[in-house]
Amino acid sequence: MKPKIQITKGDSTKIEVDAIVNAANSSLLGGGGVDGVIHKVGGKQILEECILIRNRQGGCKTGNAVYTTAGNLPSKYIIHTVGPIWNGDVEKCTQALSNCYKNSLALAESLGAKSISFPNISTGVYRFPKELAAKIALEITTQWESSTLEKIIFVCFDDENEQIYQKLINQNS
Ligand code: AR6
Repeated sequence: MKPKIQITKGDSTKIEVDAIVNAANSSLLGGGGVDGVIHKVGGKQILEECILIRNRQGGCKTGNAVYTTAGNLPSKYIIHTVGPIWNGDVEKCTQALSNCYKNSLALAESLGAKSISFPNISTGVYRFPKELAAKIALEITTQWESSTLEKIIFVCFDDENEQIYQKLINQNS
């Protein structure tokens, strides 16, 4: 089945879904932006599980995804993916950001998740151009065939991202 796509404005930690995707960094030790908020609201259990993953595999490479439980958050899982830092290399950055979405979706499915939320990965501190990032996110998710996922929610924190997503969704419908 093709999951239903929803766009919403807000904060990832307030959305009730089975799996919340976090825009992490390769250390998995937390940071600012959505990563900082997820660790702050979710509590120290998330960091403890991230440290176990680090000890096992040495962090998470750009484009890859790992998961922890969700601590105090009302979800089952946090999927931590590492977006590319924008450096102007359109091809490489596009590939890496596509991998974030694909690997997060595949991991959510392997966990049996029915719903997943994505932040606008890489468009904050990592400075990926927002419109290109949104096109990549929507291209991957609208083509995704899933056996478990019924709903994909894009949680836009800033007005600009919300407007870009709404515009692109309306163009495609
Ligand atoms: N809920 C949803 N989206 C949010 C929230 C929130 N609570 N807060 C910010 N955003 P960023 P990146 C949006 O910087 O660019 C961290 O330090 C924000 O408006 O969180 O992938 C990590 O540890 C933007 O649109 O992630 C890494 O070091 C989007 O989330 C680095 O930043 C992504 O912005 C990753 O950078």
